[in-house]
Amino acid sequence: MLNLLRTSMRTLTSTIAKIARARKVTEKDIEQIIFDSTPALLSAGIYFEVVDEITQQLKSELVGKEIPREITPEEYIRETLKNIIRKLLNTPTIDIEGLIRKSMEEKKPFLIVFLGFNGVGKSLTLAKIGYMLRKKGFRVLVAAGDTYRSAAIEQLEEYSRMAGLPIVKQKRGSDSCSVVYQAVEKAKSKYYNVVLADTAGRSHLDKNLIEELRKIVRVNNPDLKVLVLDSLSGTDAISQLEAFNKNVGVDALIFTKLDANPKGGIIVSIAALSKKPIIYLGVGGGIEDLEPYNPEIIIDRVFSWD
Ligand SMILES: Nc1nc2c(ncn2[C@@H]2O[C@H](COP(=O)(O)OP(=O)(O)OP(=O)(O)O)[C@@H](O)[C@H]2O)c(=O)[nH]1
Ligand SMILES: [Mg+2]
Repeated sequence: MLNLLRTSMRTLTSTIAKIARARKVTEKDIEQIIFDSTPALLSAGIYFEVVDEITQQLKSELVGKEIPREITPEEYIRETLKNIIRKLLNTPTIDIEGLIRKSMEEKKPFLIVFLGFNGVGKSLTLAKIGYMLRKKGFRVLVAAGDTYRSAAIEQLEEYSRMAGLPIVKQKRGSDSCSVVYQAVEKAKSKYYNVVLADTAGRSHLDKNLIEELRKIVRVNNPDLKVLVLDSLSGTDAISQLEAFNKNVGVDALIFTKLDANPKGGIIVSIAALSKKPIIYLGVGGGIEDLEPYNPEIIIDRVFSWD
């Protein structure tokens, strides 16, 4: 986007030259800059409502400002824009390890349920998190809560094997809620610290599956409901978040497939619109391809996109 913004700014040489002469940004200058940079922000994958929010903030931060001598107007505007986007990306944080330790003191297994649309990366992300927690010394148990899709249980068994994690499963078609319940009971009796529950991929239109999810949540009362979102899914991710949040409530978000996505605008959009904690980023198909969320990673993506 930076390059795009540069390109659009090149067409704005007269505005920039005027700002450079005056060392001050007028309302008229900023209107011109907004007009020219809006397509760049949109093509970086940022949702139009959020682009509007960003450009309005840019306006209120720049109009009337004196530009320091040591910086070019172009750099000054770009840094201001970066800081606005950085603030949007600063979502609340969740200290998962701290929460697990607290649960351990209370002698309760910490239950995390993974939710999301079909194929977004729920099961692999669950295994990545289990692997990471196991490496840190936590005792982790997996619950094969996707009893719906064919081969889902076998796939999760394979992921769990890669992660070195034991799994609780029942046969396909059994009650997902009871698999999670059984896993939590096992965790209590065998002193597991964490239960990671997989669920079947679903859309808000699958009434039965949404009802099943509500039951899982009502009966098992998870400590954390994590919505997994595919960073390649574009603005669909916004409606997925709205639907899951409305139906069962979402405590935290994970974006997957950042390795395949050169932009990052969807993360800016969701961070700005939802203010939900983003906890991890999936960056590949391997068991270790998980990174703690860091807004700077997204800033770099947004500002290096060509
Ligand atoms: N490149 C890449 N691939 C990923 C990432 N996360 C998941 N995948 C791939 O995405 C595909 C779907 O992952 P799953 O974990 O099965 O997704 P799911 O949400 O459990 O899918 P359903 O159970 O069918 O709803 C698999 O091929 C994964 O290897 C990631 O961060 N990067
Ligand atoms: Mg799955």
